[in-house]
Amino acid sequence: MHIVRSLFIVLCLLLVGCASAPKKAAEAAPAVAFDADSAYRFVAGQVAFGPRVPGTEAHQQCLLYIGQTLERFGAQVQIQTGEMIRYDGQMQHVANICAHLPADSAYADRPAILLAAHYDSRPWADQEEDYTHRTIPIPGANDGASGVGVLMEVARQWQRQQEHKRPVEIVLFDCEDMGAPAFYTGKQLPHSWCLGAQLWANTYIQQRSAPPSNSASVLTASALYAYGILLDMVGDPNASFPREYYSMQYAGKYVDKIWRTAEQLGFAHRFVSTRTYPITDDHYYVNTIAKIPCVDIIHYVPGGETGFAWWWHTQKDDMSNVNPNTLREVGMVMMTLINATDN
Ligand code: 1BN
Ligand code: ZN
Repeated sequence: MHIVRSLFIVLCLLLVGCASAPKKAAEAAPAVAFDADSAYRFVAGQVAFGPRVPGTEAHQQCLLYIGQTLERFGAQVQIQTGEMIRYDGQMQHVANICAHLPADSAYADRPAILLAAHYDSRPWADQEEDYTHRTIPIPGANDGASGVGVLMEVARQWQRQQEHKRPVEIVLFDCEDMGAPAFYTGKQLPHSWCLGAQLWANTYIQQRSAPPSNSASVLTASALYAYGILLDMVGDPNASFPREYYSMQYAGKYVDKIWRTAEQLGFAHRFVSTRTYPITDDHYYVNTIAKIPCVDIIHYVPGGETGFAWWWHTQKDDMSNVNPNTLREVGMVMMTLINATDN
């Protein structure tokens, strides 16, 4: 009889323990959600327009698709436009997509987190082996669309989330990939990559020093940022994200935070501790002009000829080299970071 009673008590204790365990975990940190298939569809949705080369119909249609989708997810969207100088001295029209994700009133005073990617695709496949293919634009499934797809899904999840919402700004840069093509032999101007990021950063510092009377004119310009994260080429099935040189130089503290978060989520195989050489990506101008510490999460391949994946700036940067699982891991890191209460 004693044994039966003891067994009954042990069983009761076990049941109570099991029932209370998930509750404790849920209280400790809000559960984050991210739907990889949805993110994948957002990547495919962009690629379906064809190469998003600035000045083309596909580029304009894709801008509308992204902007309208983000508005549907409750974001306040503005298109920031301007003219920049191209590698060959010609003027280049630029249109950045700026989306403000509204915060809970309790969190509204906190500095925003900037999440960025680029939505244009490179007009030339200048890394193709066959030189006859080098003047054709690339699909840009990884190079551009992957980062945008992850952030569109972040916005969708943000709308579904009930609480713990601090300000988040999503900026989707234009004309990142307009740098001089490898086959160009004319006189080349410096700073020919990342034209949208340069426009955004210049506007940000101008408006911070002299805010416009209509302060709603460019939502992002008045915001104070804790830090920024740029996603570039984040969909490859074998993606590896080492710590990028400029990110370490200007935002090392945040590199540590992001890579630690990834490790805690079990993604240390993806967010590795090796380093890259300096990469002139959009984050460089966010760091140096806007002075917002900004980290580049970018698929880098050490030892290769270019430092990037075999499909980089070729026709093979298509949906066959995008994997929902990689998008999920990056998305989970983003959702966890924007939910964190320690910054
Ligand atoms: C990343 C993807 N970048 C372009 N497409 C940035 C870059 C610019 C990388 C110049 C290497 C050289
Ligand atoms: Zn590129």
